[in-house]
Amino acid sequence: MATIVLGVQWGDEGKGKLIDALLAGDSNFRLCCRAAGGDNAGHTVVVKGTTYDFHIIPSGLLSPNCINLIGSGTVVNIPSFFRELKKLQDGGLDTDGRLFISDRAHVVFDLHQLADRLEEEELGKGNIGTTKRGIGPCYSTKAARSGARIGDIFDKEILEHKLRTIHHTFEQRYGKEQLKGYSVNEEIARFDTYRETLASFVVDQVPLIASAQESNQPILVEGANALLLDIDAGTYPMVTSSNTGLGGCFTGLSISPFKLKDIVGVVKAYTTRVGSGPFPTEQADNEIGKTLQSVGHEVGVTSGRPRRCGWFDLVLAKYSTHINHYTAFNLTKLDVLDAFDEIQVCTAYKVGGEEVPSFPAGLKMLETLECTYETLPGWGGKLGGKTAGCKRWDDLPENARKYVEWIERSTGVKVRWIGTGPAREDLIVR
Ligand code: 2SA
Ligand code: GDP
Ligand code: MG
Repeated sequence: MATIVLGVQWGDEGKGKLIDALLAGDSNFRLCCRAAGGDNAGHTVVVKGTTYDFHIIPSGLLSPNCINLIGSGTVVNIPSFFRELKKLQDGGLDTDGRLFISDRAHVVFDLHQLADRLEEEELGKGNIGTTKRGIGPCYSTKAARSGARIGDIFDKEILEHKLRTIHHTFEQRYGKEQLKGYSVNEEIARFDTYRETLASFVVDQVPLIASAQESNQPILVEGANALLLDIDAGTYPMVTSSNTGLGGCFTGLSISPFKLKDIVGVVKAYTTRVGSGPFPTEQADNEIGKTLQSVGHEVGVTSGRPRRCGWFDLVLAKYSTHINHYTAFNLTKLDVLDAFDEIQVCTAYKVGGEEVPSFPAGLKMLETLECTYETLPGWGGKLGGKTAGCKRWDDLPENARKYVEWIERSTGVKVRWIGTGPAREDLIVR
């Protein structure tokens, strides 16, 4: 049976921490998989005072009994994969025989990363604010059927032919001058240094997942990014280039939709977004936004950019729930709200005084609509209540419990886990 962990908002809700906590709490999980995305993701896990950052590698690597799979729906830059692996190994992690990459995942060439930078420059002020990891250009070549898959790396001729074809297309698209500093020969030569070491990581994921499912082993799926960054359901075009929602778990892995135990939505007690794009409840350039950003240490794990911050958005959370069908929530970063004596939540969107029935598709409407806020009583600030570090439901201040119950009531999703700090043990399980 599979447990899927997905981001409810715009990412960085704390998915990595929940993956780690689930694995630490149930030693039966033997397989942790990434279904989509690339090393644009940044999942931070804090264990016994040590901070581990994961990008393309699943956070399940922290659990010694767990096999980790980078699935077919992902895109992988090989030099970046090895850099990340080395950093984790240097941090004392034993990774031997526990990490695999699907031979059907796509290769992010350094050329894709260059194209990502060029596209962002071209867009100028209207840029997407990508992580510049080549994610968009790589998924574009995949959709155009000219991409290289991990399995292709082992046939030098095919790999070279594919890279040369992509290079030729990119020269036409961006102009030769723009690609001047890039050399296909040098990129191909770099693969020669990785090929042999890489071989031991590459698998056909289908029998691996099939045998786990046939023997009813629990599988954990680690979602990357989040629903509002999904190429179909998100705030298109200000999104990433993969299906980061529930659908992407089925196309990116071969798990059975009939063997699902849980779909856990990880949802922050407020909202953040990194990169450009609409953000209705954003508290830009004011004390509320600044407090959320500094108290929550809201800084991108991959790019180091400050995350934009705002209040909890119920319209968004309901929309996300309608698409991903969460069976439970992990509400995270409740402790950050210890900084406030009252809390605002957005309960509706209005355009020209009329309520909008759901989360709108159009960017223009999202940028201009007005949020209706409700004020809920807080527990922190000058009231002095604290949730930080709480380990039990009964230890939470009464208004904090009421806030959690309000989210449950308003979304119809049970909050099964509550994050009260970054460390593994700062977690209430209900
Ligand atoms: P991309 O690079 O093509 O996927 O960027 C497209 C949009 O997706 C956003 N995006 C992210 N949003 C939140 N967290 C992400 N991971 C890092 C983190 C982000 C970072 O965990 O902090 O370090 O900046 C992530 N990855 C992609 C991105 O900001 C664009 O809006
Ligand atoms: P992910 O991309 O969803 O895995 O989230 P990130 O790791 O990018 O960002 C979440 C950040 O919040 C990380 O630095 C976590 O260590 C931290 N974090 C996770 N849960 C909590 C929590 O409940 N409280 C606090 N204060 N920090 C948390
Ligand atoms: Mg993140």
